[in-house]
Amino acid sequence: MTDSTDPRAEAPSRRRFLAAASASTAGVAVSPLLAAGPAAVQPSGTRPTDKAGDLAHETTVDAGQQLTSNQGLKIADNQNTLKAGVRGPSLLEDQLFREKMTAFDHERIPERVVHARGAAAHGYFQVYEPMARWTRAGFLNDPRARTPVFVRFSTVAGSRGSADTARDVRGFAVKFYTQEGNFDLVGNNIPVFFIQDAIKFPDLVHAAKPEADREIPQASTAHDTFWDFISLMPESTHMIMWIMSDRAIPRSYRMMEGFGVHSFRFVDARGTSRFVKFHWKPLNNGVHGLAWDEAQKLGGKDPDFHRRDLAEAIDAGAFPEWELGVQVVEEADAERLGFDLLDATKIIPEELVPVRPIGKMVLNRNPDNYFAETEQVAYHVGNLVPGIDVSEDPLLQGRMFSYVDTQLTRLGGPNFHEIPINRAVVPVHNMNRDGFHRQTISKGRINYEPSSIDAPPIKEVPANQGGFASAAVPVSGTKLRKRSESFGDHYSQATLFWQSQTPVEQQHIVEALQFELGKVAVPAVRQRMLSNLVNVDATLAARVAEVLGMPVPPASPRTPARRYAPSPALSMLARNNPKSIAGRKVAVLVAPGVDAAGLQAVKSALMSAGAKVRVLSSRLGEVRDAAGGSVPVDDLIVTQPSVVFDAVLVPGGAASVAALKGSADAVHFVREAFKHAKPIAALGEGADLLASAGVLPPQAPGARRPGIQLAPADGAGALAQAFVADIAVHRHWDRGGKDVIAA
Ligand code: HDE
Repeated sequence: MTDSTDPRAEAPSRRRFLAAASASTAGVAVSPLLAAGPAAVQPSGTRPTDKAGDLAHETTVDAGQQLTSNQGLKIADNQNTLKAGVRGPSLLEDQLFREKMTAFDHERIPERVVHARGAAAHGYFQVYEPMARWTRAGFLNDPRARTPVFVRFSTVAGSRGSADTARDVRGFAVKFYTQEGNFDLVGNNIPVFFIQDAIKFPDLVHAAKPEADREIPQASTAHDTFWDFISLMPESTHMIMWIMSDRAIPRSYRMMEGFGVHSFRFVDARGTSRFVKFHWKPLNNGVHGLAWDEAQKLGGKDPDFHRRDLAEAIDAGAFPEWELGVQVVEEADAERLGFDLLDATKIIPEELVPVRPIGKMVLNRNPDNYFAETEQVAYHVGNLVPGIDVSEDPLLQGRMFSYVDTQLTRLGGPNFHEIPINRAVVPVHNMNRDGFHRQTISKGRINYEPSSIDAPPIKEVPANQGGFASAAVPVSGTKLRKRSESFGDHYSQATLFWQSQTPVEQQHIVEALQFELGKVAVPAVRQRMLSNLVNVDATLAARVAEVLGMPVPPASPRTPARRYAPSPALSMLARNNPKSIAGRKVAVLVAPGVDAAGLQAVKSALMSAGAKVRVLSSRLGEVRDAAGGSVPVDDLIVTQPSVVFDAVLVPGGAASVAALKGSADAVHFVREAFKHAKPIAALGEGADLLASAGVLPPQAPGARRPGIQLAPADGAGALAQAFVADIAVHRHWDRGGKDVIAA
């Protein structure tokens, strides 16, 4: 069966219907089936097969309704407890007070042990063409089907209330509600992992989380216990290179790649299996990072930076899109790769096996309720569909246990698959029964299989009729606890990553290592890390050692070592083809006397390219412009610092610019944007503010500073065009002067 419903078209109309139904019945109880709209009215025991409709079925709008208890009792007084006399003690019998307080007392559930902080969105996935030659998965074979998805992005180490912009791996978990059951691709924004065997995961996470005695530091790996563990685990070296790069401080969830990390298996209709690695590549936003100084400031000034960005972009219709790509390797070819496909600390370089794009994912709807959807969603690498299977990667094998196990505590029992966000869109029938919070009312006395009493009985589904059958992979061996020798090369791909970076990216990696190791108090740990780094690249180690004030240790003999040709696909900048600026945020600094015409011309050009433009001043309301009109102010300069924007525009107007020059906040704003390599544009007198901030290009013939655009008062059209192009590039990292400016 095909679900060709577009949630984008479906969800709002359902919500409107629901609201209308609620309003029109004014207090008359509406059956949830009716309230969810006509499509939700199904024969008993079946549910709508589109996820948006399924969720609408559970969605309620309280506005305008009569206040009731959990039992549906209408409440007359929600202001006062029941008391013995107006000044007397409260009475235990007050069931309304106790119900309300009990609900409140138990609002919290345990946060995820890792990936506690996250944000999510709904959308759909659509395959480009049938993939039958590799997999029999139904949703990868029907180009007309739009499979609903729910995607949760997250940081790993911080707790639920931590800042979005911590240096960390980002989770990239996708739940596909397919017509063959749920398939979860629970990936990260980095294609490798720290460890090779799942038995080390609790140790890794303990070391990365805040230290056990004082619970410090929150959401940061820049501390002794993390680097102590890492320095003793050479297999983590490749991953360390990635998390010290700007991949670990993304500008936006929309601007990240995603990776399934492990090798999985595609299985075709004949049962033949092949290895597959999954990739998500952003289609419209590019892959971009923040500046490290900026990421740290954002941690205080807007800890919700990434979740706000995602929600705002979707609200504005700038729907993020990714292409799903696959690297497929025949099982017989796997041995010839020169590294082990079952080792999650290795990538397959794209130059060796190209990433083949197979479909597109669009995120087009924000969740309605954070707890019900984003907090309660439960992903599991074992949620597979026919045609996709796991490999023997020992990290993945351990994950096959952990993801269900962890929900038993977090979601309070074995029935979490019944929570609306986790529910499949296809019927669920089995003999699993009972347990905490069971929702399904399974009718009849037969709760086992086989049985002769029910006619017809519940039946298995043969593989050739859609039943799941594990890939028939031959397995034999002696029982042992041992790492395969083919997992032994911990440095060659770390070197490949380092050598594939542009000089700017290499510099950022060096600075990140200097920062992180500079915070490590135990000298032996720093020294051991230098010993690891020197095995990656001697100049890298020397540049870090220089700031740590330590000698560079000798490299250890590398056996086995392998030389790779640099891979531009590993660099964020090497393939930085400018993309759309939809959803980018631009600040406009104004004061009374601003040249409104110039401002408006540039603003219109930015907005028609999809950017969000905010006018900032020292007070809210509006400012008088130079021609006697007025310009509405959106935000205060002090509440919306430069770090929450992608670019800055300073319009002309002598009085406006003079006032801005007298404001330390405005001058700081420009200096900070300059330091973070952001595009800056100034019209007419606006250039004077740049001069005050000390960010103008030097007065030398031909001198220019990338990403700075200046134009006379009547040059708004050309300036706007160049400014849009600068924003599409993202950051102008090669800008001279940014490292010597204080901001
Ligand atoms: Fe996870 N991981 N993980 N992980 N992971 C969890 O499951 C685990 C690993 C990833 O948005 C937990 O529901 C083990 C790699 C994401 O809800 C837990 C090992 C990758 C998310 C768990 C790994 C991931 C999780 C915590 C080593 C990238 C967030 C709460 C064997 C491919 C999903 C939960 C969301 C969450 C275990 C390693 C990705 C404890 C044991 C490698 C994106 O089950």
